[in-house]
Amino acid sequence: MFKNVIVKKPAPSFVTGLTTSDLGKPDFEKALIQHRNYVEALKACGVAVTELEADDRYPDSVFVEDAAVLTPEFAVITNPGADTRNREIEAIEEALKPFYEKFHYITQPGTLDGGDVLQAGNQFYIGISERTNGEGARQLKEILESEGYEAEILPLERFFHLKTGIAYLGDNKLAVAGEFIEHPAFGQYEKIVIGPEDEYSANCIHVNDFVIIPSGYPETKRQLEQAGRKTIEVDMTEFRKQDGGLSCLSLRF
Ligand code: CIR
Repeated sequence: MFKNVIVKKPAPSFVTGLTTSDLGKPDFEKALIQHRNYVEALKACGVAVTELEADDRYPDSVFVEDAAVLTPEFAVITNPGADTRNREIEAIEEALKPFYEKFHYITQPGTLDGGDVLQAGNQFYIGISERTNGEGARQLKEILESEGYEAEILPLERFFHLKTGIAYLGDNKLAVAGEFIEHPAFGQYEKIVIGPEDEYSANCIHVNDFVIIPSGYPETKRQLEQAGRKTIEVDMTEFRKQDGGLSCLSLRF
């Protein structure tokens, strides 16, 4: 069960953030509304939401997931791989202090984005991407194993972040897309396979009794409900324009 969530309001500079998409510039007012609805969806899952104030110095700071990896026992402050994002960790560490006594850190030359880390029970998967390098992945694996978790490192082929294409849904079930559908690392799971046209919806979040999914993916919704999951849909168009998915917008613990 998750009890807490941290989110951060989008700043006006959000529209100038990093992106590889060709979906156009986000509409800031619309992003604010979508963010508010995202927070409401989380509250409906029964978590207490800590909402951090926007920080206009960091256009991508709304994507709080990349700054930390959290377990019930400790927090790992990452070392985000994009220069313009690196100092986002300062505010996230401050925000986590009331909740955690034990902190670990990813340090240079290691880089790591939280979006490259998937937890499935006691098992973690760490993707090597444009943002997370081999040394960052190795450091996180060492930290997790020293704390009694298991961790496997896998290089990504095409996805931006590991969780761009995969989500853990509890009870040994995964939502998978693209390169993860047949990936040997995930052979032991029951899989909900997301087709290429619905790939964006593979980044969904399992929060207590619900799975929050992006709106506009009826086939994903149908498959999740068939697998016994209650879904909540949230409009994500403006965050998608900046390469962001549902998981990126919160830290859940
Ligand atoms: C970036 O390029 O860093 C942001 N525009 C998007 C970050 C998305 N985060 C995530 O997938 N965990």
